[in-house]
Amino acid sequence: MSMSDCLFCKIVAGEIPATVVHETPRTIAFRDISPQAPVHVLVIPRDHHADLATLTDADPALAGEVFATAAAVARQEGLTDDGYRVIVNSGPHGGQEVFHLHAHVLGGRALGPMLS
Ligand code: IU
Repeated sequence: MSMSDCLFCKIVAGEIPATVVHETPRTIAFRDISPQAPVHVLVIPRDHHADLATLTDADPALAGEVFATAAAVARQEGLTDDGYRVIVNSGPHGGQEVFHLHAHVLGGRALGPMLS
C-alpha cells in the first residue's frame, strides 16, 4: 500500500474525519471507529510507517513518542487508576489490518485475558 492509499495518512491529512482526542507535533490520537471497550483510542505517528519494526528501525524516538502519547491519552481519559491496555498488532498473525503503525489504548472496563 502506498502512502496515498493509507487510511490513517488520510486521517492525519484531514481528508477523512476522525474524532481526535490528543495531538502532539509528531503523533495524533483518535477514537477507534469500532470500539472494543468504553475507551478505545488509536495513537499513530503522523509520518507513515507500516508497522512496529519499520518505525523502530527508521525512528526509534518516534516510537517512544507514540507510547508517551498513549500514556497521555490514558491519563486524559481517566484510565490511570483502574488501568488500561496498550496493544500494537503487527503482521497477519498479529491481527494487523491497517498498515500504518498504531497503538490501541483500551480501557474503561476489566479487559480479561490478553490472548484469544
Ligand atoms: P489493527 O491493529 O490493524 O487490527 O487495527 C485497526 C483498527 O482500525 C481497528 O480497531 C479498526 O476498528 C480501526 N479503524 C478505524 O478506527 N477507522 C477506520 O476507518 C478503519 C479501521 I478501515
